[in-house]
Amino acid sequence: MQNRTYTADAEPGDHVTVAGWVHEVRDLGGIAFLILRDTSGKIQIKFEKDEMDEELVDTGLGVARESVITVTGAVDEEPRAPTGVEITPEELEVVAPADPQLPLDPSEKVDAELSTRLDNRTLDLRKDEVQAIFEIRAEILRATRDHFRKVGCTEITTPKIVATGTEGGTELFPITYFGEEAFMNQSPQLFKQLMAGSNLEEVFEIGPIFRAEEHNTPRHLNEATSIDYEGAFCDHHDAMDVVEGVVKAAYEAVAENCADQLETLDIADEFDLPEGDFPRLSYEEAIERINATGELDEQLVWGDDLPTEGEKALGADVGGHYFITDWPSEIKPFYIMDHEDDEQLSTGFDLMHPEMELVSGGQREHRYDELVAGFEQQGLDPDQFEYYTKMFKYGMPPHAGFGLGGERLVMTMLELDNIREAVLFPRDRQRLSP
Ligand code: ATP
Ligand code: AMO
Repeated sequence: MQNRTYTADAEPGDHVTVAGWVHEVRDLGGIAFLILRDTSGKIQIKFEKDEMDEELVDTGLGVARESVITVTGAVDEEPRAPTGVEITPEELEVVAPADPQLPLDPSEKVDAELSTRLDNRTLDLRKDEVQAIFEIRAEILRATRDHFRKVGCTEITTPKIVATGTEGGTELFPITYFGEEAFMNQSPQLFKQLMAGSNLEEVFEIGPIFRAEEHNTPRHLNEATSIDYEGAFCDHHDAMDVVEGVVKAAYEAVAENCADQLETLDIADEFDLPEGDFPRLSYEEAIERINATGELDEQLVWGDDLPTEGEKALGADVGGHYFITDWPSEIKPFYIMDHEDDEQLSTGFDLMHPEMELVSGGQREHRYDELVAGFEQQGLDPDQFEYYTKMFKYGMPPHAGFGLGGERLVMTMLELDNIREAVLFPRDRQRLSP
């Protein structure tokens, strides 16, 4: 809008037109205040009833909360106003009146149910705390993208409608593609590997992944944002270095550029940057340490996947981000390379936050014969993946990479209780719209 001033920019002495939503109206008798809210903050509009045009006062004080209005007037210093300034209106226009019956009131202090909030995200994102989460999420994605570009990666986008799954057969969403069976992609895994074998060499993608997860948990979505990396002439150690750099860059950017949002979320004081190198524990050490905590009813044995309780016990023990490396080959996917001297042991790694897994990655099997044998070992038909495997016949360099869960990064960084808080329109078992 031309000539519009954001409320945060209105300075005493200015004559401005501001536009936004009616946050609240307080009528004290002879004087009344309307708090107008826009993306930058809030400003007080003062109505001195005896001294102002009656129609203007009636319009301003009669307007329902959350209506959109524009106000033109002079800005004055006023220490008693919430932001220290106020506007005395000369013109006021109701641009879009709101129904007085709001399903969710952004000015209410008491939190509504999450499902009500998700059903009314527009209203929900008129709350400072919720706005702050999504501004930080955007900053995390910006910093991630900038970091990848700084280290020389090329951004790619790969198909989300695919012919085959990669992350285990049961978690696929089937769709019909012109009469043929197709799926929503669970991971850009195979495509990013194909690009690591191209002249691009080092690639990244930030995009949606689709998982038909059966369980409804506070840390699983059916549509999530994956931050993927794949690099040629890299091994799993290099990939761990890259992910460590990305996570640290995201924290640093938020600390530097989102101080107000952290304040709004009331976590500014305890917002610590991850320091030093993330410890790299082998899977064997990890299960030993979990067993030693005594938190689990049953001791873990080699080959077990780590239960959530075990991850939490180890997280509390370590106290910060850490890697778990050298997983048993049998619980890692076919594309992960095994150690040369021990084929029971894979190069797969996970990056953990004390609360949960953030990343999976590893060095990839780039040798054609071993790759095809790996498919067969995991009960997959290599013929179905021919579009992928055949490129391994034409000069596929050693390569490694990872997938980082975008919402999990946001959730753990901001101490959110539920991953749904970190995505605008979450997809879960119960939720297909909005
Ligand atoms: P003033 O002395 O500034 O002219 P007032 O006494 O005429 O104010 P009241 O109707 O008595 O106005 O004010 C009601 C309440 O609103 C008082 O508690 C007063 O401190 C507060 N108030 C008055 N003006 C402002 C303002 N511009 N911003 C915030 N609070 C105000
Ligand atoms: P993985 O399946 O472990 O690995 O996924 C990588 C990361 O993505 C996030 N994630 C999820 N977040 C929310 N809801 C979900 N349902 C969900 N599923 C996964 C997690 C997880 O650590 N192709 C490999 C990556 C690789 O090796 O490059 C893969 O997809 O944070």
